[in-house]
Amino acid sequence: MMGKQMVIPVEGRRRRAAEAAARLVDDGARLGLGSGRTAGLFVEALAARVAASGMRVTCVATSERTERLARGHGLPVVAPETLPALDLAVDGADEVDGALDLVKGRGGALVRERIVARAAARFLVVVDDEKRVTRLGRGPIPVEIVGFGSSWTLAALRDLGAADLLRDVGGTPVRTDNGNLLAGLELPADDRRLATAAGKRAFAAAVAALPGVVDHGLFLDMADAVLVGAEDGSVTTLHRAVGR
Ligand code: A5P
Repeated sequence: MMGKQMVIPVEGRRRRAAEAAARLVDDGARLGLGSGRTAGLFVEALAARVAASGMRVTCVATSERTERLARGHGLPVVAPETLPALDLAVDGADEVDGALDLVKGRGGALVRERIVARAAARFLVVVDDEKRVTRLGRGPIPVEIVGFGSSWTLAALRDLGAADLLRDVGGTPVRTDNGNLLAGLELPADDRRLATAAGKRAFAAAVAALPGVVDHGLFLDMADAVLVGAEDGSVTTLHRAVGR
């Protein structure tokens, strides 16, 4: 009789990818810790490895929430300004396309996430297989905007797609750790602007150029590798074709 195919729930897929990433951390590493559920699972896996092995790491966190989580698990967290650079940053993503370009930031931490990822010699992304898309923009692209003139900035974003402030469950506009607002920029399902490398760059540049925009969630040419947890329990590592 054929055994029933094992199907791992989404959280388990993320956890396996996070555990695989934790195994890639070297003793003495200066690490950037991402934000969100999957990045949180990486923090837990890292803390378990550090506790079991006695290895030492120094961490920088991309959000106040991650900082609390890491400290709660006994990981040392320092201010980014105290380190010249990072060896490795590990973070989740909302969407990953075939070129390993990403949408990030639905958790509201995209500004610090980009700063930390850029400061790291390697940027690893951990996701479950449901995050893989044929074209970025399946969901809203987060855009961090300053509060001053936000209705004008939103109007300018609406020239690029449907845009509105992201709100919490109570309907209050989300404030980032930087005290800014978060907009979501949505593209129609048949939109082709994010279908090519040149299109993605042009679109990202158009969003970034708007007055009032602090940063957006299109992380292009940044991920060195993506660890994908699948429903059969496997973890696949995808490597970016060209070095950054
Ligand atoms: C946080 O600002 C984001 O960039 C997260 O990395 C992204 O939203 C993925 O989060 P989850 O792992 O919670 O899906």
